[in-house]
Amino acid sequence: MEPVYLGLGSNLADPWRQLCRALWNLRRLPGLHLQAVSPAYRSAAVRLPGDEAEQPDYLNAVCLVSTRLAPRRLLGLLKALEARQGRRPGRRWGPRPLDLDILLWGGRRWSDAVLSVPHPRLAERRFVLQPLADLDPTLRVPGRGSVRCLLVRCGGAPLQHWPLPWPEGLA
Ligand code: A4P
Ligand code: MG
Repeated sequence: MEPVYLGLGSNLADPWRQLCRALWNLRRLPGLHLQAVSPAYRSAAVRLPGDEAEQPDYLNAVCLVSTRLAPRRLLGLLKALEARQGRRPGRRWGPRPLDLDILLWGGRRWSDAVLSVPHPRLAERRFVLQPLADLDPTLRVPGRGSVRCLLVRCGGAPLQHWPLPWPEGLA
């Protein structure tokens, strides 16, 4: 099975707890096997140009999963998990208790109206590249190069980070 990397992000309603709960929920998703979890990284919210509204900092992490689910089916299950953790429709890049993104699906590249893989903004985001590099320093982003090189290219200061607990017995 191809390695699939998922991105987790939260900047509302106790982000640490949201990430822990999301991992717990992912671990119990039928058809998906959670294999590794990165540390959680803190960063300032990236906002859309022209969006002046203040937002709390984010906590972001990535996890490695294997799955037999089809990509669209997995996306649907991730959206349902976001809603279960209190996410309501809101403005694009607005604050949210949980965002779950499909970052990489092995070496595949595709894009349609619903799903783009690799995630289109992954290569410019330190808060995604750093945890990916933590899980696999040799990882490559199809069409973009190695996460290590992308990380050097995207610059910026190192982010504060904390190890996340393996999701066992969390409610
Ligand atoms: N979609 C397409 N490709 C994907 C994919 N690979 N994974 C579609 C997940 N979804 C994908 O997403 C909108 C639509 O994107 C989905 O319905 C799906 O069909 P959404 O999660 O509903 O809305 P969004 O997150 O506001 O939009 P978008 O464009 O996915 O935003 P991003 O790129 O996820 O950015 N700052 C910090 N520090 N940390 C963050 O995590 N995240 C965002 C959101 C902005 N600023 C941030 C962070
Ligand atoms: Mg998203």
